Amino acid sequence: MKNRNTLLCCLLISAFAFSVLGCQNKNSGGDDTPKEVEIPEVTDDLEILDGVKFDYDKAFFDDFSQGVDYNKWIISEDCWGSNKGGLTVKNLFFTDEGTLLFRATGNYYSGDEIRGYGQVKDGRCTGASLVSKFITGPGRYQVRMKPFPRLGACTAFWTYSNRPVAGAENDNHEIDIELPGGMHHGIHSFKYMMNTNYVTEKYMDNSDFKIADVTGNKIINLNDGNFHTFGFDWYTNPEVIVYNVDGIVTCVSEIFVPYLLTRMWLGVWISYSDAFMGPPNYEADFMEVDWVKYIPFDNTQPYTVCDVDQVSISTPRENYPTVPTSRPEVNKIANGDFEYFIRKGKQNDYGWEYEKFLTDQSPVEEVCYVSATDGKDGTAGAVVKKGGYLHTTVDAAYEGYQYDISFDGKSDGADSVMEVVYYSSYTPDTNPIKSDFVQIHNGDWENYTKTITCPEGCSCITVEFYNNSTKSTTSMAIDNVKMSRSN
Ligand SMILES: [Ca+2]
Ligand SMILES: [Ca+2]
Repeated sequence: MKNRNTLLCCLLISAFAFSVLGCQNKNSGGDDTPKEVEIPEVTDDLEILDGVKFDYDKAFFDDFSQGVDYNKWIISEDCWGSNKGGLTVKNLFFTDEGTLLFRATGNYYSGDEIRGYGQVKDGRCTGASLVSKFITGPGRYQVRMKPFPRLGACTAFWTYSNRPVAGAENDNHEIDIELPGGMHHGIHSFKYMMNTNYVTEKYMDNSDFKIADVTGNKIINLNDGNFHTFGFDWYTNPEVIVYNVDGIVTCVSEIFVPYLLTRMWLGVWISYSDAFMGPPNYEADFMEVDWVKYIPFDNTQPYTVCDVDQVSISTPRENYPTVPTSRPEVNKIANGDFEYFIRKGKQNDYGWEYEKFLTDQSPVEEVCYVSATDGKDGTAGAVVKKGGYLHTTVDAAYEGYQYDISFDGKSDGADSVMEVVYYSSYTPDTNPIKSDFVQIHNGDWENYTKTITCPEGCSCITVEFYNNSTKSTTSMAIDNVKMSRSN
């Protein structure tokens, strides 16, 4: 349990603590001060506790319209969870629409522009993160963002303060908003979210809840492609954290409430374990952040001063992104052009499953494989003959989500098809709820398109290519498979 002596100490030094916070701002010469002028009006209806006021003089707001300010933020160039690829500035972009894009690469990333840290060094399983250069304490924390839309990468907004204790475990203080959630329910889903606060590394209050249940069905899926405002109000007197989304309270915690000074953290990263957020089975995608806001509470809310030095390694200033980019269109299909085969020299492990139907007698390598030259215009592509079964999975695709699918194909048999299969489970199981088909009938290359809408109850889909022909020589080639959100 929390050490009451420490808490008492915290209360006694509260006045001093606030003066230190002020001092740090002043001593920084304006460089790492959180003092920003234009605080937008608090747009949600969340009230603060009676007797508590905002300290607007020390408030911080960043809309990222000019990218990432070196004086305000560390951009992590670091390794967290050493069995994955860490964090890098190469995954951070700012757009001409005044937002930040945090890219995370997954298991199927096959590019060569990123170098990872930790055990995975080829660019797979990397993320991006910002850490505030300024110190924060109790107050209102908010971020307006579109969470990273795929399973396997943790979208997070949090505080973190960790100090060593001689002869004992570290004194770890954290307040976390993390998604997707669901791990405590045996699933991974953007219908769920986690709100967690720690005092020490052992004691935490962890809520892993279905969002619709706590918002009265106002928000169903947090990767719906819309911006959402996530936040928490952190009080120390009384000890309570009020987590919220779009102004709706999602969770209230009154145990293990941190009291150490801290920093604001924000990013997307790949966990050390797939059990946490699911497997990162995608090529790359983006979390998008519009703004962050921190408004300290007044001196009714005490805290304990400590060295908040446990921060991330920063990329050098010259590597901070300086040129805005336009928002890229994300292909939800990993390695849809099959060129990974040229770069990596191997068929498997990059998103496509090359299989055959159990009833077929031919060896799988003869009926379903990637070819260096049989794709469109002599590039790499997939070949699927009678009995072959080529497929890939896109997770976190929920009811009402619309996608444009396109691909280049040619087939010498009329029974060659692309099938989109919809599942209610978070990974494909044996009980699909619906299918859509496109017939591939042209002996010459043709571009095929289909707009699909995920049916009620959908959680993931597979995109599959096979043929039902009785002709043993029937063959099709597939290339440039794309799937992007269109609503
Ligand atoms: Ca913005
Ligand atoms: Ca190709």
